[in-house]
Amino acid sequence: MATKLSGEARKTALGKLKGWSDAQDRDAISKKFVFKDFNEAFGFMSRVALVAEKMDHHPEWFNVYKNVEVTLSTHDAGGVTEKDIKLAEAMDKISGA
Ligand code: H2B
Repeated sequence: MATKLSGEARKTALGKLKGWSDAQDRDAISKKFVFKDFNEAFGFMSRVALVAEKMDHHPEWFNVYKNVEVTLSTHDAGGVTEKDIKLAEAMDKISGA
């Protein structure tokens, strides 16, 4: 099982990402992606879905029109692990950030 990142390791990992922050109410990281329109947002979600399935690591997300709010945590570990950082990096890349 992946180990939870805490303290400096988590801070450093978060620092490498663009626009991600600690979730308000739980041990997770989150980001709101805003696209041009629904087509762009759903295209992003489709591409991320393929990567997530390959990684066997899945996002929690909420889509309204061009907005995609994402929360990442490793349920097995009860917090944020390297897997979440890897998926966050992939999402940034796919979004063109
Ligand atoms: N995704 C996330 N975000 N956290 C997990 O702990 C997790 C997952 N576990 N996807 C995987 C699937 C697990 O349930 C399967 C059985 O490997």
